[in-house]
Amino acid sequence: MKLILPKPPFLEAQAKTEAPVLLVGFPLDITTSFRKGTALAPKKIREVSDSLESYSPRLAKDLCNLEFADWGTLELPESLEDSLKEIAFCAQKALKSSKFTFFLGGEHSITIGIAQALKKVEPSTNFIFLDAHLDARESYLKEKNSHASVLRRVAEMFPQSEIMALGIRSGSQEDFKFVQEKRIYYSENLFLPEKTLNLLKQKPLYLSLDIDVLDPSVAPGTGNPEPPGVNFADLLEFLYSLRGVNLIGMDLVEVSPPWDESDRTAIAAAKIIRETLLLFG
Ligand SMILES: [Mn+2]
Repeated sequence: MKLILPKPPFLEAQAKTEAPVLLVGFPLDITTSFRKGTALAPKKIREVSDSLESYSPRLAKDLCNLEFADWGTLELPESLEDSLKEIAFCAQKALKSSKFTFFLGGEHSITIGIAQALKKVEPSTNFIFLDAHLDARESYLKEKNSHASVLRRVAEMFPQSEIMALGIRSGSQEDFKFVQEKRIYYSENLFLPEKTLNLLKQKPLYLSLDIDVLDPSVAPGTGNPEPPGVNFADLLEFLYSLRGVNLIGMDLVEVSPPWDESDRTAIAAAKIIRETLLLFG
């Protein structure tokens, strides 16, 4: 496992390898179908994080006071299969040594490697996907571990009743047939009933956030923008509503800097990371 040191690291991250809160970049960009660029996201999001304050007025907390380390970016081999092995290995190490790890993509397929690690570390984990797309195809362009098959692969590893997909407004007929048959909860808005939220508090939770859940006017810098979408304030409110759950890990995927005029998608991503670290770290 080779990690490339972050230059610069994420806002206020400490230069050490052990901390209860970790950030690590997985620059995977292999199955991205429509337009590439996600490999550049970890570096770009770190760079623009400097434009933010470390203090969150909403949470009345400061990143300066959080024991948090940026591990840098994982060096990945050329093949998807080998890359997912590296990601699973690194994710397992991070999850075991921290209370909360933030994984920074890269394309959405990184979640498959992270889920393989979670299966070993915390097999009773629940999953919430925030995504415009269902990503439930058996395979896409002959690739089983495609970004378009992420939810399906996770549903093969974890009980379907423990997976929820929110923000969903796109998918093939096959995608929708799969989640309906498997009775996987999905909805177009980001709302979860109080009862579900209380149930979620009883088990470890993992959150996978595809930036394309946001409206493309808010986050245009992504591979497959899908209008309409969630606005930024509503996404933050949803994250705040999860306060009190045992979030052990989260990823943010599919930011694509070459398509991101004025870096606004990367800045939105950096703010989501700051708020999440302060909320769950
Ligand atoms: Mn998506």
